[in-house]
Amino acid sequence: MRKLAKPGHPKPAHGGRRRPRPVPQGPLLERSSGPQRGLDAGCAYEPDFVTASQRQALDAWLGKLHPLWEQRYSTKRPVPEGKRQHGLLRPVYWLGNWQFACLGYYEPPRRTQHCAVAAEPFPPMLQQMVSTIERRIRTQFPASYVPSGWHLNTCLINFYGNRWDGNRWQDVARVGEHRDFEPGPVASISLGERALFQFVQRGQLAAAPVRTQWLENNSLQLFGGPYWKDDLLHRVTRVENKLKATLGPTISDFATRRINLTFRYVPSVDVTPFRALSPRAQSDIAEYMATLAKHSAFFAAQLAAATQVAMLRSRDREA
Ligand SMILES: O=C(O)CCC(=O)C(=O)O
Repeated sequence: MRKLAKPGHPKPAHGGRRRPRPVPQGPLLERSSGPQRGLDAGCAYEPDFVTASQRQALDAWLGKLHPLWEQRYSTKRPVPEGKRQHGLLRPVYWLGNWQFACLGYYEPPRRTQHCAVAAEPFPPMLQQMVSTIERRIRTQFPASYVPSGWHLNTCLINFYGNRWDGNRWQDVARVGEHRDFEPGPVASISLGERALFQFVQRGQLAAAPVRTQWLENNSLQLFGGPYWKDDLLHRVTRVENKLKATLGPTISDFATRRINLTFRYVPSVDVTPFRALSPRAQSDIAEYMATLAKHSAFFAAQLAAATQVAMLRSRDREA
């Protein structure tokens, strides 16, 4: 072991042996800004991120949404071999672009076309929060974790709770291990009851999680970079049920106790308006679009534009 110079007996700055660097005494100072390095770079948690006034605006807006219960596979074609048709465990609503389960989700580089369908923009109060989050990510994360063009233009809103199965309430508040394939960091806001969120090593799902984090009411979680985003999978194993209260919109046969908003980035070249989808993709999601259009001027206009294109095409064919 190298001996350290004793304090008070410095060696000459030159002409003798080089003076060893001082060893820090006591706790290291917290770094308040600048990129974090090491394992934790790319994973951050902030309780109480959402302010009281932001929460009020969020609750008012969420209360008016009409989430969808999607089927995992298309109901227009046979289910893929070896797969079983089932409804998703929870109702969802997407902003920016809607990744319908039956279209297979956006999964670059394997699947990028005809799966991210243009959806409603973020409401202004949410866009403001997103701009703050983007700034935070750009200052806290290593620049190499943030791809060129990255900005949070997609939001998946997950509703977690109990589902009425015709006889009893079933707790379906969980999501299995998966990756978010969208490029760059993702940000997640939690509202309502606490959720147990875990990062797990791919291929070692039964082993102890790499990290477990309770996601609390009004918290923000950020993660990005090759380790947290690609090497590990993440899951929600359970959501507490302490308050016995519901939040969010009224959803038939469902009692919501947690809402999660996960923000991601899908390059705009990969976001397709409904009218430009392949005929097969259009047919797969036609009923969902019609349901959404009942409550949304945006989706009604998307459907009308597709009808117009179809009419023009058929006129051209007949001419
Ligand atoms: O609800 C959460 O906290 C996580 C949601 C999630 O993993 C996802 O939407 O991909």
